[in-house]
Amino acid sequence: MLPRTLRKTLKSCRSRPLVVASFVFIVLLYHLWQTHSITAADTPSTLLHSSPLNCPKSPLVDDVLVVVRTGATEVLEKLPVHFDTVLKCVPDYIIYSDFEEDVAGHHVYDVLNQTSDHVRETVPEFWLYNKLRSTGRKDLEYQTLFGSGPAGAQDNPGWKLDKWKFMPMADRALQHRPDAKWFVFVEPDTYMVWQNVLTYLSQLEHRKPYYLGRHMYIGKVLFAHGGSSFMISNAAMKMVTTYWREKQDWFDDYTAKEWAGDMILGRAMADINIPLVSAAPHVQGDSLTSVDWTLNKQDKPPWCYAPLSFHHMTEREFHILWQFENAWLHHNKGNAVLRFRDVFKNVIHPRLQAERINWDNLSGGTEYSRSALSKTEREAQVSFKHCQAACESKPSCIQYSHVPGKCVLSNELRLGHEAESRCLEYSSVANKCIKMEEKGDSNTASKDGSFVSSGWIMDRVMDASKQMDKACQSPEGNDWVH
Ligand SMILES: *[C@@H]1O[C@H](CO)[C@@H](O)[C@H](O)[C@H]1NC(C)=O
Ligand SMILES: CC(=O)N[C@H]1CO[C@H](CO)[C@@H](O)[C@@H]1O
Repeated sequence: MLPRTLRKTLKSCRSRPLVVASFVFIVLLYHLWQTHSITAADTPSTLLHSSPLNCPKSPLVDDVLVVVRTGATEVLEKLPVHFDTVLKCVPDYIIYSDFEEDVAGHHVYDVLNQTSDHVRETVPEFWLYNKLRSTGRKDLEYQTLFGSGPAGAQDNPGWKLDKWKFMPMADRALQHRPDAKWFVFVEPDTYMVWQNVLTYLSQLEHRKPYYLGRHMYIGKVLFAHGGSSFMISNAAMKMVTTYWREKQDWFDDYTAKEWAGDMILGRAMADINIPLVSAAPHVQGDSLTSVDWTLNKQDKPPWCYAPLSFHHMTEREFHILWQFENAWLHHNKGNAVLRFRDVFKNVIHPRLQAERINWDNLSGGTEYSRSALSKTEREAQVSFKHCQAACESKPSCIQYSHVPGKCVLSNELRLGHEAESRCLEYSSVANKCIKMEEKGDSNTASKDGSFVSSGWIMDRVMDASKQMDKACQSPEGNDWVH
């Protein structure tokens, strides 16, 4: 259905069919481009190359240094997507690692090369560093040595080495760009919403000491969580690196005893009385697929506000969000703040549906199996449809997921991701799956196994979205928490 103004225009142009035809054609093309660029799902690469690059225009753009902190055990896998996406619009960035090399044509610096010999020789986690220095990465057997995924992280020697990078990283970044007004620190799985970062920082005074990020505690030490990204003003960078240089031996001992580098930076900031300013909910500890868009529990749900970052982002999520950001910038000519709700409405909502097969819900709510009390609850596990009905029967339920024998309901609104495994054999005695098949296992195409499937009650999603819109202060939203 064409908008009324358009219909009017068409009527008045009847005498000029050619004009009308080309007008309609342009409108259609634009519409096609729009729907595609914003909601096209999972293979963005062709679109990426065909749509022009739109970068935010901000007077601050040349005054920010972005620092990516990484390590040899993850850099090859996780860094390249940054060059194809977010970093395309960043005029100045630097990559600090524990091993000097080129990755995808970009130089990666060893930020630990000034660590004292004493630390290198006596601290156990430096064995990886020393090995890399002496024989390079070719001798490292990654899968066996480091494991993969977050579960392996605690034992990953690359992860243990990471805490040593924070203070030298700040020091080197300031030497690299002594005049930069702001320093933004990210990790390879941190997606930085560059347009918003620039808008956010331009509201603050870089000559004052600022340390901005997501609050976290270890013991009594308050610090900005590294993976969610954090930002430091020029003034604070000068103070904290001067302090570190004066007390390097003390910091070496302290770092050896503690386990998180972001906490060590937090301690240094606290010692010199630079308070951590909360940048929540702008900086996110979750990814696009794991954010709870309802967040009933928080006093400041992200919905109304502008995202600065998402964490734990996969390569595919990078591409999806990047493509949307690019389209958004184009559509709004670079002058509308992008808010969480815009991301939800354009990127997440189109991916929700009543039934998504092979989709892992991330429903973490009430679980129903055969042993449940009431009849509806007992039957919820029988089939996907029963599970859906169980959700519908509970007014606050918004999403559900089902594997044979189990139905999980949730009041939280999450996208989730494609299921990675499916149950080949479900035991009703044990009440669980006793034979799993991982994605990528061979010859499965014909078998009718059962991946987890998920669904959302779409009109409740719509209602929740409207309710949350109302909670924002104005139609334009209250973009920033101050
Ligand atoms: C460490 O690396 C940087 C940059 O690659 C270099 O400028 C510096 O001289 C190195 N320092 C040492 C002590 O090797
Ligand atoms: C990743 C995740 O949280 N998935 C949840 C989806 O639902 C199952 C139950 O079917 C939960 O066990 C998972 O935790």
